[in-house]
Order: sequence, then structure tokens, then C-alpha cells
Amino acid sequence: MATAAPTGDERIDTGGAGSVPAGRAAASGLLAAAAGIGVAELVGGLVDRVPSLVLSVGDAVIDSVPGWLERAAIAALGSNDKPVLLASIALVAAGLGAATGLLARYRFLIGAVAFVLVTAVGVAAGLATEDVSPLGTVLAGLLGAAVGVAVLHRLLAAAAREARPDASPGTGRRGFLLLAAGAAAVAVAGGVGGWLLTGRERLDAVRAAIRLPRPARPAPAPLAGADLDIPGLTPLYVANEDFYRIDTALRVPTVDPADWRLEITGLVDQPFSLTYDELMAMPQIEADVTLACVSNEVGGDLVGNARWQGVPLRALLERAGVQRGATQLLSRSVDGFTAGFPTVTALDLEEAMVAVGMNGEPLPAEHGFPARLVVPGLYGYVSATKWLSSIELTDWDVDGYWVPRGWAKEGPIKTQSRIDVPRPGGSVSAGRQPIAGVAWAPTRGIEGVEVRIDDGPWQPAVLAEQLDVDCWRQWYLPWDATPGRHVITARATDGAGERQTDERTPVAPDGASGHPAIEVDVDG
Ligand SMILES: Nc1nc2c(c(=O)[nH]1)N[C@H]1C(S)=C(S)[C@@H](COP(=O)(O)O)O[C@H]1N2
Ligand SMILES: [Mo]
Repeated sequence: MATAAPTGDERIDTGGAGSVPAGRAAASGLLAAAAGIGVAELVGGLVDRVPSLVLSVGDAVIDSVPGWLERAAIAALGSNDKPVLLASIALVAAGLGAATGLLARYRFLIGAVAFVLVTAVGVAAGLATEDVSPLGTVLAGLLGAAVGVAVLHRLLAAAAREARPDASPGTGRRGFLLLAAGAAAVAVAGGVGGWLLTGRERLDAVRAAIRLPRPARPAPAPLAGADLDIPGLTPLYVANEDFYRIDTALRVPTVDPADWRLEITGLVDQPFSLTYDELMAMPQIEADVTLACVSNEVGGDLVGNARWQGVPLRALLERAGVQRGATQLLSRSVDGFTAGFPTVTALDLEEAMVAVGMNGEPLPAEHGFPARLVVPGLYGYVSATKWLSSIELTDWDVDGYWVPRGWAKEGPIKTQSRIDVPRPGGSVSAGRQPIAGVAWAPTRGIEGVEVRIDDGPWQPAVLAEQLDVDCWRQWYLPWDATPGRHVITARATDGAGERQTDERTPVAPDGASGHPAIEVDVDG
């Protein structure tokens, strides 16, 4: 591949080693790296089964960081963990590019080799992703490296001309800047092009054309009084675009329903697989289920409620015939994520489903299109597999993705509440003010919520109508706010009469507990 790079260090070292100023050399390396990456990204977008090398490196980072660090990242960044990871990769790539430019300033060959080595890391990460074309991925890397080396060579040569004592200051500088702008344009065009070509557009069109069937068992029409409609209070149903998102997928898998299959395998009498159309033709149910992430801190926003539509898991399991010893239902996604929970849960709960619809629409790509699991009462990491590809009946010895990373084997959702109004840390004016929030204990329901101002008595809040035990419940308390700083605390009691504990535990290993509390300033 070095053939693509013009050789001839002498043309660069016009005035001996170091004749190119360090700043120019670093900029050259950075731009060359960007152009090379841009071209590789473009190939990744254009060619089927050639992954983005940058995102592959991100995947490799996610897969290999220790569990505690991954937990810390989710705790600190929540749904923003991915942009931050990508920005970090971009920073590292920029730094490596600049370093390569500085090396190449002395000996071009060393710089070129450094370039190829860094590219090899990206290719290795690409090869490790699911369903990849090895040849295409290697070629994408080679092309990217070749472009990078060629751009680096031309930029350094231009910088050397600029630095020559006899060069006319204006022309030399213009030559370098023009080339630099060209390299930047290649980088941006490639990156943007690669992004646009990932198949997302086409997927959105396919998804938009899908009509959900009428559920054989619709959920009841939402009761009047189930949504209190208080400004600032989270709505009963969180809109799909506002719904929290947590997953290990740096690129949202784009799954064409025409190619998709759901396998039911493992310890069953009759393994089978379903196409999307076959799944859609089965009788469906609707259920209002609150989904929660085990990484949700007390008072956090990694929880949401939606109206889900899909095929009951029980129907699929009955058709397959679950064998003795199949104590765990292990689900797998197209990108290799796994989650497992007791098989009896799927058999007991009629709302446990393979969901195809969310709030009246086909599942959004970010939330698992074409199909995902929704199991009331279990944290997402053990149950809610998005981009579902298989359901395996197995024994309890097999672990899902998060279990070896420091999370509990079983993940029942703890009874929790959250204060949304007043805004935590905000200020309100004295007088009548609502205190309002949500509380959830899926499968058990919410029986009561109490609120305490400072060290005062626990006061019962007014509850919105309960739609279903699996669905969160809004609550509010009218408050005569007096000037000064106040601490407001809440606690819920679930349908089994169990009161939310005030014992604070961290999110790991099995979910945070403790009362939510906020501070508010009341202006006089
Ligand atoms: N394929 C896949 N499914 C997944 C995950 C994942 O990383 N990959 N994360 C799970 C976790 S930890 C949670 S909390 C829920 C979140 O679902 P949401 O993003 O639709 O809110 O998805 C679950 N399903
Ligand atoms: Mo989660």
C-alpha cells in the first residue's frame, strides 16, 4: 500500500531535518488523519457489511472497559455517554495524527508507518464487530491509510516549500493553506457522507410505511385523571423522542424487517423462527409499562412510561414447548447484547411481550426496531433487549451481558418515586405551589406517596388514577411555600403495602434505593 504514497524524503527535507515548522507538521498530520478517516468512513457507508472504523473502535472500548468504569460513565453521563465517547476518540485520533506529522517531519517513512499502524487498530476493531466483511474492511482501512499518507506527504512538501528561505512568503503560505483546506474538505465530506449512507434514511422510510395491527387485547382508553397535567410534571406517557435511551450500541442497528428473523431456541420441544410479517400476524396485546434502568440514581431520569404493543412471550413459549430445566430466558440482540431472567416470569406475566409498537408507532430505531422485549417489573439490563434476534431457553448458569460486569443476576425494579415540581435546585415564589412527581413499582403498583417539608410530618399526596400496576403513577401535594430554603422529600408505598426504604444504596449491583429529596429557594 506504500505504493500509493509518493516516496522521496529529499523533496520534503529541503533544508535538512526540521525545516518544516513543528506547527505546520502537526497540522499536516492531523489533517491527513482526518482525510484518511473521512475516506474510510465513506467506504463504510457505501459498502454493505463494512463497518465505520471509528465506531468500531468505540465498540471495542465499550466492550473492554472494566465494569466499574462503564458504570461510572453511565452514572456521570447517562444518555450522553455516546457523544462523549465519540468526542474522546476524535481527540485521540487528532492527537495521534499530529504526532505522526511531527514524526514524519524528520523521517517521512516513520510517519507513514505510524499511520498504517494506527489504521490497523481501527481495522482490527472493525473485524471484531458482528456480521462484517473482512476483505471489505481491510480494503477500507488500506484506502484510508493510503489517502492519509498521500495527503501527509503533499502537505509536508508544501510546508517545506513555504519554509524555504527563497520562497515568496505569500505564494508558499497560500499553497499550504489551499492543500490544507482540500484535506479538511475530504475529511468532512467523507465523514458526513459515510454517516448519511449508513442506511438510516432507508430504514426510516421502511418504518414509516408499517401499520401496526389492531391489538386483539387493547389496553383500556386512558382514564380521565390519570394525567394531572401539572406544568413541569413528567407526562404519563413519555413521547418516543423524549424517552431515555441506554444501550451499548454506538451505531443504532439498522435492521431491515424483510431480512429479520426471531429465533426461539434452546431447551424447547419445537424450536422455530418467525419473520416480521409472521410476528405481526399473531394476536397482539397492549400494555402500559414503565421501563427503568438499573443505573438510574434516586431522582434520576433513566426511567419512562410508554404504551407498548406486541406479542405475548407466553404465546411464543407455548408454541415452542418449554422443557424442564429451562429456568432462564436469555434474549440476544442483532449486535450481540444479551439479557436473561427467570422463565417463570415470562409465563406468569401476560404483559411480558415481544414489542413491536411504542406509543402507537412502530418501535423507533433507537428503541429496538423491529422488535424488543418488554417485561414489567424487571430492570432493562436483564430483560428489555432491543433489536431482538433470538430467545434462548437455557439454564441459570449462563450470564447476560451485564452480569459479569458487576450487576446482579436478578433485577427486580425497586419501588421508587421522583419529585419533578418544583424543579430541583430551582426557586419558586411564596404562596400556593404544587409539589408533584411520579412513583413506580411495576407489577406491584403504587398505593400511596407521602411528602415531607424540611423536618415536618409526612403528608399524604394526592394520587392520579392508577392505570395499571405496571405503569407509574403521578402525585401532587398543594404546598403553602414560605420564604427561605426548603428540603422536600418523598417516599412511595407499593401495592403490596411495602414502603420505599430510606436506606441509600448505590446503583450497583441491583439498583439505587433511598428517598428522593430536593432543595428549593422560596422567594419572599
Ligand atoms: N440490544 C440492546 N438492548 C438493550 C440494551 C443494550 O445495551 N443493547 N440495554 C438495556 C438497558 S440497560 C436498558 S435500561 C433498556 C433501555 O431501553 P430504552 O433505551 O428503550 O429506554 O434497554 C435494554 N436493552
Ligand atoms: Mo439499563
